[in-house]
Amino acid sequence: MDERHILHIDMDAFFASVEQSANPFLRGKPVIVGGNRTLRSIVATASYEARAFGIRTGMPLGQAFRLCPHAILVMGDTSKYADTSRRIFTFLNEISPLVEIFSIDEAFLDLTPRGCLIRDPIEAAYLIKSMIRFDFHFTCSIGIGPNKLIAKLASEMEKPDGLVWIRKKEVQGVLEKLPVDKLCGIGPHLKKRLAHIGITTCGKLRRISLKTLTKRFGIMGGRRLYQMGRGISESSVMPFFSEPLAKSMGHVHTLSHDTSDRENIETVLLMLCEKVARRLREKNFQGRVVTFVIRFSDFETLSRQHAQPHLIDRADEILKAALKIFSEMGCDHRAVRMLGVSVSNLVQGARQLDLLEEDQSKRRLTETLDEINDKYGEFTMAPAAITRSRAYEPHYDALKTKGKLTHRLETWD
Ligand code: TTP
Ligand code: MG
Repeated sequence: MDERHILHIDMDAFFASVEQSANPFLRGKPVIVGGNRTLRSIVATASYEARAFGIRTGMPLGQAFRLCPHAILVMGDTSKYADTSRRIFTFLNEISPLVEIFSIDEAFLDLTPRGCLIRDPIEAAYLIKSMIRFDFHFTCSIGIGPNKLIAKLASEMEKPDGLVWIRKKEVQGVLEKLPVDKLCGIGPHLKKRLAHIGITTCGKLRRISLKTLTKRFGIMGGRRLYQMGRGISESSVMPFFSEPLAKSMGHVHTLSHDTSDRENIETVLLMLCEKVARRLREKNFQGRVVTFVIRFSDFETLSRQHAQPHLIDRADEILKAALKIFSEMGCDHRAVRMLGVSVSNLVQGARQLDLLEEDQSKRRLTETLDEINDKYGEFTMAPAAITRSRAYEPHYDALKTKGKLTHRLETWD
């Protein structure tokens, strides 16, 4: 069988490039994208002009400005970056039906399937590069390899504006002296564990037996490391576009009895928002438009939408929008029979975008709650506004999918 050609495409200094593309005044200048202006805040990314001064992602802004006092700070605009990446990924999907979105600015593309516009990897890479340069005025780095592991490694080798092709027969030579943590999937913790047994390069990793590796790192971990040392990866390109992209995600709930009690209504609404938010996050979606539906006891049904200034996937954000629509409807006094909430205009894979510190702490809290609820059942951990409410129990029974309530979370704002 012919060698598989996998491309890994990674935008250069993505957020900064999008800013430079939107504002020609910023082009060719040291640009820092950050969350806010306090010195505690950090650099989300920096243009390559800024990197020349030593500025790096994760650096406190204060330190960055000491290195380059004339750098230009731009506040991150999450929806702008997500829109740009969606447009780029859509274009990639015209070249191959097998495109996997790996992060906000990275994708894998498999040139093996029949429906590919181009089969030659170099030709495909140049087409992608010129489209991005022409339409967006920035550059990307592309790696070509026989699998995802090698393609990703290749894209990082000549940044920015790189194009590196590692052929199957070249893999062993490239890996021989390569530090293990250059491979995607070997983070600082694993690097340390490997260093502990004297493995610092992929060449050294290749010379360790499968038996030794499985003994130290378990059956799965050992086998994975054994393959990584040889530049083998069985992970296939997971086509993001193969399922029709969900247009919206929502839930409705018919109340056990009609009510005009505001607390009761808000409790149900919050639980619906929790469910929608959980589904969004499960599928790695964020959305921009919130729709609120309400049916009154006389069966009259109203529905309104609100576009949000940025992409959302948290229950508190969805609830805020739904409550705003509800109060604008001006029908607080009427008895309600059914409530529904949905989020549409969805984007997948825009998660990395939390630049603001307050967003990051909410994100961490949300992720922790998701993990607990995944493990012990939905609503095991829920906002106190739900669990404290006297309206909670009947609706909880109707809405829960599994598990039991065991904790209350008191600190949800
Ligand atoms: P990266 O691809 O890691 O970085 P980059 O595109 O800025 O630079 P490079 O040329 O080295 O690829 O991340 C993509 C975007 O994601 C980046 O522009 C900013 C954002 N980001 C964060 O917000 N926080 C982070 O910790 C990282 C690593 C990236
Ligand atoms: Mg990048």
